[in-house]
Amino acid sequence: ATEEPPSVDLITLTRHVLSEQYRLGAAATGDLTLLLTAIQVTSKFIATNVRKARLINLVGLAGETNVQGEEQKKLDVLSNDIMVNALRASGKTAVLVSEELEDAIIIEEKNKGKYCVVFDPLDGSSNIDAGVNIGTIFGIYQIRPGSKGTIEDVLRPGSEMVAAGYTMYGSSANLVLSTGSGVNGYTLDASLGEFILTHPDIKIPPRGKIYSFNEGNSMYFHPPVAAYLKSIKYPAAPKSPYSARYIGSMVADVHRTLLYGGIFGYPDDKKSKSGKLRLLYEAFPMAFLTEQAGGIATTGTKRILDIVPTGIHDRCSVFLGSKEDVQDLMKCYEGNN
Ligand code: AHM
Ligand code: MG
Repeated sequence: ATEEPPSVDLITLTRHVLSEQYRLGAAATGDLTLLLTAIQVTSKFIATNVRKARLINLVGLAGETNVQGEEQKKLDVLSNDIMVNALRASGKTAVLVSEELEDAIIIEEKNKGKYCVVFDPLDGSSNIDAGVNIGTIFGIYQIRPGSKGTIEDVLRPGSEMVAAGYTMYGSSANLVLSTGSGVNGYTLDASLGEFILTHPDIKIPPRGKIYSFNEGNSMYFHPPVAAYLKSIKYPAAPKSPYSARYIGSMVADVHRTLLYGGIFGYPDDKKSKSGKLRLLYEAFPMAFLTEQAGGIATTGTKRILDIVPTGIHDRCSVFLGSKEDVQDLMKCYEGNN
């Protein structure tokens, strides 16, 4: 078979975002593009180190050295540190919130810019040892007019974010991004060191066939969740039951949901009164992407993007995915109110 010639018109993430910004008009300064360039570099760094850590783990398993636990912890810290340093040095940020840091970082005057970035540097890290996909999640706000950058600039509803995305570290690194006009997916071409547009204009199918919950928590679930799960597992004929898929790594579970459709859920329950997932840097960015892809993201009773955070590490109940599937779930909540 003859090999296809390589494309000579590569759409890189930077090229794509820049063209989008120009299309939006004169207001664009290129600052967001520069900020996203910094985020891309951190994703490339983390991707490389996740791969290396996996190799070290394999060596450990073969009995050479046993550094698994330690290496894993290091990777969380490493990912956090590279992001903080790169975002600060970009000169485009004013406030940083990381899952790894108790307090927000207020950027000093000489490096200050107009954006605030909230992020989970390495989500799903309990999966590292098994080689399962993990990821970085981020959301971006612009500081409020007149603000010098305070915590109030990030204690705002997710609907006010100007961009959100995640990078999934799997067999390849995939960066999925929305700057508020649809969702696009880019794949890291390791030889070029560039994220190339591979999934333009991602739209969630209106209905899927997959549900993604940690059903091990069933004994704690509230009645609407239990009722919903029952309805998709024991549907009335001629409907067929849904398939279960749960990776336990939010980035991977949401990525599949965006591409294949269905519903992902991590509800609050009798044990975890506010749920498990973090509002600012897990729920908001994923809700932003879901809505931009044509889906719904709800707590069961309320649009996630409308929540006003009271603290940077708040948690919330999360259901997101295909419009019709999430609507079915919301009906179960209406029936129980
Ligand atoms: P983490 O930030 O401590 O890694 O926890 C978040 C992760 C998500 O990626 C995933 O959706 C969820 O926790 C899985 O939780 P569980 O193991 O309870 O199913
Ligand atoms: Mg997390």
